[in-house]
Amino acid sequence: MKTIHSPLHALHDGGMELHRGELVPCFEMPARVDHILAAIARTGWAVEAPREYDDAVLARVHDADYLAFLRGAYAEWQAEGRDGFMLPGAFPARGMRRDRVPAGLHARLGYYAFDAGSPIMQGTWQAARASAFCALTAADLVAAGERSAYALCRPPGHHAGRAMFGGYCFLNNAALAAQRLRDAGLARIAVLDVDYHHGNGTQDIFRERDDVLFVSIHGDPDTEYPFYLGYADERGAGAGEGYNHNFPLPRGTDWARYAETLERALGLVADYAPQALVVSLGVDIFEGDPISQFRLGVEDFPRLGARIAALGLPTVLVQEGGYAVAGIGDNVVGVLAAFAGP
Ligand code: SP5
Ligand code: ZN
Repeated sequence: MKTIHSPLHALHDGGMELHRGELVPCFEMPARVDHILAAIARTGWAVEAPREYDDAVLARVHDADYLAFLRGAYAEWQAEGRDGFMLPGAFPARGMRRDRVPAGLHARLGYYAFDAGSPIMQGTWQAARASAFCALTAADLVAAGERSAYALCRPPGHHAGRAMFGGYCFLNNAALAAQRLRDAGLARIAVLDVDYHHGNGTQDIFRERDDVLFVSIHGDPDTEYPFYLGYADERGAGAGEGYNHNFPLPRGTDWARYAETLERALGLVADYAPQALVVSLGVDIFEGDPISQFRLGVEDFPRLGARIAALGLPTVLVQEGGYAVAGIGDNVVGVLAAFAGP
C-alpha cells in the first residue's frame, strides 16, 4: 500500500497547549511523523508526495470565512508585531453571540476555536493544507481503484468542524477524503473513527447527511476530551438520522472489551454497504499513550487492522492521534499491515 506524506508537516512546530492549567509543549509534535516514517521504511512500502489541490476542494467541507481566517491569521498576528504561536483565551459559550464574526484578531481566534490546546503558528496553514492534500491524494488513489492507501496526515483532522478548530486539528482530513470519494461518484461512504477521542468535527460535518455514515469508538466524553460531543444518543439529524453511531467506552478498556464493540461498529458499516471506507486512524488507544486511557497493547493493532480489512472495502486510512511517540510507528504499521497484503 502507498503512504502519502509531505515534509511540510514540520512547519507546524514549537507550539504549547494549555494542559491542566499549565502551558506545556504540544503532545502533537513533528517527531510523531519521523517514527511512523521509520517504521514504514522497514516494511519497504512506497511513500509518495501528495498532489496539489485548489482551496475550492477544501471548501467542499469547510466554510469560506473559516478558511480565510486560517489562511491569514498568522500574518495578521505578525502585523500586530507578534511572533511565537497564537492561542485563544475566550470562547462564545452559551448566552453569548455566535451569529456574528467579530473584527478583532483575538476575538476571531476564540470564535473559531473550541480549546486552548491547538496553537496556530507561522507554518500552520501550510502544514494543514499539505496534511489535507495527503488525505485527498489517498482518496483519489482509492477512487481510481487502489485497494487501500494511507495518508500520513499531520496535523490531524477529526476534531476540526466545518468552521472550527481544536484538538490539534485545523482541516478535517478524513471528512475531506470522504467528500472527495463522494465527488468521484461513489454513492455511499462510511467513516470509521477509532481514535481515542470522539471525532466531533467529522460528526458535525456529516450529521445531517445519509450519504456518509459516521461510526466512532472512543473514550466516554463524560470524562474524556472533547467532552461535549460523542454520546451514544447522537444518531444524526434530518436526512442523516440513523447515520451517526457513537460507542463511548470507559477508561481502562482493553482489547477484549474493545473487540466486542468493534464487531458492532463493523456490522453497522457492513450493513450500510458503502462503496468505500475512510478510517480515522488514531493510535492513542495504545496503553502507553500519555493523554489517553484505553489499554490496547502493541499486539492488538494487527488484530484491529485485520478486522477492518476483513470488510473487504476500498479503504483510505487517515492518520489522526497517537502520542506515545516511540511506539507510534509500530502501532500504525500493525494496522496497515492487514491492508498491505502478503
Ligand atoms: C487528534 C487528537 O487525538 N486530538 C486530541 C486532543 C487532546 N487535547 C486535549 C487533551 C486533554 C487531555 N487531558 C488528559 C489528562 C492527562 N492524563
Ligand atoms: Zn485522539
